Amino acid sequence: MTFALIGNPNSGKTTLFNQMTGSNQRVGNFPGVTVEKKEGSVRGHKGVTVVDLPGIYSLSPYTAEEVVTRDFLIQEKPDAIINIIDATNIERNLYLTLQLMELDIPMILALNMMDEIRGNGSSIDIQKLQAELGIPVVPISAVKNDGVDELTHRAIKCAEDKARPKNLDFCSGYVHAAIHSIAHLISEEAKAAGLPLRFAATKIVEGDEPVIKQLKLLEPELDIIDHIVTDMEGHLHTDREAAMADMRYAYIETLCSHAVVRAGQTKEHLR
Ligand code: GDP
Ligand code: MG
Ligand code: K
Repeated sequence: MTFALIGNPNSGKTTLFNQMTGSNQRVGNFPGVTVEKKEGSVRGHKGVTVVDLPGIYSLSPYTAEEVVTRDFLIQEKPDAIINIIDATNIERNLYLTLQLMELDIPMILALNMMDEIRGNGSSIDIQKLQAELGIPVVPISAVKNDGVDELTHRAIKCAEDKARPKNLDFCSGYVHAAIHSIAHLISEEAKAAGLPLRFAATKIVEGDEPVIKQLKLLEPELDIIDHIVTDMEGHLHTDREAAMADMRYAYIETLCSHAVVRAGQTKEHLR
C-alpha cells in the first residue's frame, strides 16, 4: 500500500514524513531539491509506504514541482492521498485540496499545525469540515507527533475502503455548466487516456494544454469546447483560469465561514 503525501510548500510534509517513517533526516526546503520525491516505509505497518512529493499550490502544468506531483498521482495511482494542510492558512491550502479531490483517488485531509491554532485561540470545526468536504479530516501537529498515529490508521482504512471523494459539487453557476458539458463530451477520451473524468473536464475549462493534448480530441469536439468556454467567459466577464479560481475561492470562503473561528471572533460568527 502506498500513500502520497501532498500539500503546499511549508505545510509540514517532510516533518510528517519523518514522523511516519522514523527517519530523522534534516527537514528543510533547499531550492532545487524539492522536485525530488522521497519514499519511506511507515513504521509499525508492514507493506505500507509513504512518498513525500514536491510542495505545490495547484495541479497546473507550469512548474517542475507541479508536473512531478501531478504525473505521480495520475500515473502511479497511489492507494490514498494524504493531503496535509497548514491550518493557520486554511483558505489558501484548501485551494489545492479541491483539485486533488477530482483525481478519483481515496483521500484523507491532515489538518496540520493544530498546536498553533489552539495556541492562538482559534478553532476549527473538524466534523463540519469533514461533512462538507465528504472526506476524513484528522487534526495533527506534525512537529509534536500529535495525531500522527490516528492519521496513519485512518489513511490505511481509507485506502482499504477505496473511499474516493464523492462531494464534487463545489462548482456552481456557469463554471458548473461548462465542467459538466465538457465532461459529457470527453468521457470516452478521458477513459482511453487513463485520466479521471472530472479532473480532465476541469483542466480543459482552465485551458490545460498537456491534458488537451493527452485526450487527442478531434476538431469538431475542440470547436464545441471553445464555444462552451467562450460562452462561460462572456457570462462571467473573466477569463477561463480566473473563472475557475473565483469559483473555488467562493466555495472555500463559504466552507470556512461555517467551520473556522479565528482568534477574537465569537461562536456567534458561525451560521
Ligand atoms: P514542507 O515544506 O511541507 O516539507 O514543510 P516542512 O516539514 O519542512 O515544515 C515547514 C516548517 O513548519 C518547519 O519549520 C517545521 O518545523 C514547521 N512545522 C511542521 N509541522 C508543524 C506543526 O505541526 N506545528 C508547527 N508549529 N510547526 C510545524
Ligand atoms: Mg519538504
Ligand atoms: K512499512
